[in-house]
Parts: sequence; C-alpha cells; structure tokens
Amino acid sequence: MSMNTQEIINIEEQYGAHNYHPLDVVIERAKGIWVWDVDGRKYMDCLAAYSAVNQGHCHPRIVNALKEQAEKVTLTSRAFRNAQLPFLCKELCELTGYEMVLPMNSGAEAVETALKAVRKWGYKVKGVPEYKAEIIACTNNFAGRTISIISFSTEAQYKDGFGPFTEGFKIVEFGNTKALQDAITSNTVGFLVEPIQGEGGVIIPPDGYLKEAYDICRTNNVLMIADEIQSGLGRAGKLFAYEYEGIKPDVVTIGKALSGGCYPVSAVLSSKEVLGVFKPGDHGSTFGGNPLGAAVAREAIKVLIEENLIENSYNLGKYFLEKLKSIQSKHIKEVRGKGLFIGVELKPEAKGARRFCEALKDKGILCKETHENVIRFAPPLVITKDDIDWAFPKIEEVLKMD
Ligand code: IF1
Repeated sequence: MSMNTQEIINIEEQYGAHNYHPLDVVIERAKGIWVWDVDGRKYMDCLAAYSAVNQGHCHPRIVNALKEQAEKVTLTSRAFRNAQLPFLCKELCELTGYEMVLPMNSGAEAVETALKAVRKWGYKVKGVPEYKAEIIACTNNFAGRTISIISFSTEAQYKDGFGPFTEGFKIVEFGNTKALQDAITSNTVGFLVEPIQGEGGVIIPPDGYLKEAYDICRTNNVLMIADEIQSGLGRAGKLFAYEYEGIKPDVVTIGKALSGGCYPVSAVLSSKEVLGVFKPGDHGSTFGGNPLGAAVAREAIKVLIEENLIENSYNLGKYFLEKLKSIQSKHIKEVRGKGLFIGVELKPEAKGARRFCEALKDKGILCKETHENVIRFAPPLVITKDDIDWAFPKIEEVLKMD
C-alpha cells in the first residue's frame, strides 16, 4: 500500500530541513507541462522548476541522452578530458556568438565564477589595484544563495544570520542608469544585472535601460554581466532576454534549462580576453564539465532549437499575457511579462498571492508566489494554445474570488 500525500509530507517535515515552504503537493511523475501527485491528481506546472524545465518535464530526447551517457561514463573530473565537454563548449559558442565557455553545475556557481573572472580581469587587464575591485549589482537582485552572492542581496531574509559578508559590491536601483553612472569608479570592474528580474517579481526594466547601461559600461571599461540563468534559453521569448535591447553583454551566466532539468549544468559565456584570465588550477569543480551533464546539455539545447521553443515562448507568451490582461479583478495591480515569463502583481489589499496559488492548486494549476504579491506564470515552453485555453478560465475564476 503506497503512502498518501500527508504521510509523505509528515516524513519530509520530520527529517528534511525546513528551508522552503512548498505547496503541499507531492509530485511523483511528470511529463511535458503536466505533473501527477502520489494520490493520482494531475496538475499543469506553471512554474517549470523556476524555468529549469523549459523543454517540458522528462523530455524523451533529453532523458535518453542522460541514459545513454550514463551507460558510458558519468564523471572523469577535469584532471582528464572527456568526449562530451568540448562539443558542448563548441555548440554553445556557435549558438550564442561567445568565444569561450566555463562549465559549472549550479547557477550560483556560474555567478561566482563570473564574479571571480571579472575581478581577475580587473587586476590583470584593466589594471585595478589589487583587491580594490568593485562590482555593481541591482536592487531586488537574485543570483543564488552563496555567502558572496547574498552579500549583495537587498532581501533582508536572504542575509539574515549569514554574515559577515563579502566586500567589494555596490547596489544601484534596477532600471536607473544615472545611479549606475554615479556608482562607477576607476575600480569598478563589473555590473551584474538580470535583464528581467525573476525573483524580484518578473520586473521588466524600462525600454532602453539595458542598452544605456551597456553603453555606460563600455564607456567606463566595465564588464556587463547578464545573469540569464532564469530569463535565458527561451524563457522571455528570445534565446536571451538581453536581445530585446540589441546588446551583447561581455559575460553571460546560464543554467537551469541548459539541462532541461535533467541534471545540474550551468556555464559562463564570454570572450577569450575575460575567461582567458583563468590559468590551470585557478578555478574548478569536481563535477564541472562532466560528460553526463555535457551530454544532457547538448541535447537540451538541440531540443530548444529544433522544437522552436523560443518562438513558441514568444508567440504563446503574447497570447497568454493578453488573456491575463483581460481579466477584470479588483485584486490585480499589474500584469507584465515577456514571452512565457509572466507575473501577475496583486494589490496589497488582496492579502498576498499565496492563497491564490493554493486556490489554483485546487483547480489543477501549480504556480508560485514571489515576494508576497506576485503570482508567476512560467510554464514549460512546450505549452500549446489549447493548454492555455484550458487553464485560463480556472485562473480567471481564482483571480476573481474574494
Ligand atoms: C532558491 C528564486 C527563482 C536565478 C538567477 C542565479 C540563480 C537563480 C536569476 C542561482 C536561481 C532559483 C533558486 C531557488 C528559487 C529560484 C528563484 F526565487 F530564488 F529567485 F528562480 F527566481 N540567477 N533561482 O533565478 O541558481 O544556484 O539555484 O542553480 O534558491 O530558492 P541556482
């Protein structure tokens, strides 16, 4: 007799650290945009594991790549070479137009790698005095949970109890190029920015902001680092969200959907000038660049391109956004999004987004609230118009509740 939802929750509550407050749904199986819980209930996944399963859950081609490679070799360490990593690096460079790739595992590790790269570039290339390098980040940023990354978080909870913090970071208001200009000194080496802020609540900057910021960085010999770990790989309707502004950031971090959710794979994309600062032994990771992750990532990228998921995100995102904007609800403050990266911000008097996510769950739709008042709609990019038409009336009904 298999256990039911509550019995399994009780086990997790007893033995698992409580560093999350998940919805009480226990998922046992997933395919495409659908997931099933242990009691057999079916849900549409409108979070897509925070955009890690853009290709849909358990995509057969990606799962098959995982299985086939797992039978060959899973991990060699970088002390030796393997037959998958070179091709992942080549294929990523050909796809994105960058010259070089440094593979890691989690998004935070990719961000940490990017921060180390721009600091070292600052000392070795720009000529900043040793250990005076400054990196600018934005209000409401989210780039991971390591101590250096939370050192520049503006979210009190993410810092609470974790000090002392890493030095060398400044914060400027997201969307404000004058603040960026004013924060730059001769020691500034990098500007880290998410083209669209996910955790911040799907915050889209004013048109032209990223272009202006890019030009300011160029003028001041500062490297722009675009954190596309969530907004990238089709989520916002383009390969990278920065493309809407016609720029090409000096450094890009990717993760999540890079593996289609089948294995932790992240990477830093940049030029030979920047990533060339790493000499053998400077930086590394036991699993970084392993053949299993590389094989999975190669197939995940192929699926993203060959199944036209980026165009689907652009077109269906437009469709979904227009439908959501048509909802007449006293609770809705703003509906915003690019591609299938959509946030519905509720007014404070709606008393928080969590209860709407709970109501959506009861109607078979899984969403996640972010920052109290925003419901994020970010389904896998394989979603169809019919799927959206199935979900919309349920979403409308929930958003119209008292
Ligand atoms: C959590 C948030 C999303 C990211 C961006 C780097 C990372 C993330 C733009 C780090 C990771 C995840 C982490 C997860 C929840 C989720 C999240 F709510 F925390 F902010 F997606 F919005 N850059 N985001 O979004 O990548 O190390 O996790 O692989 O920590 O609760 P990671």
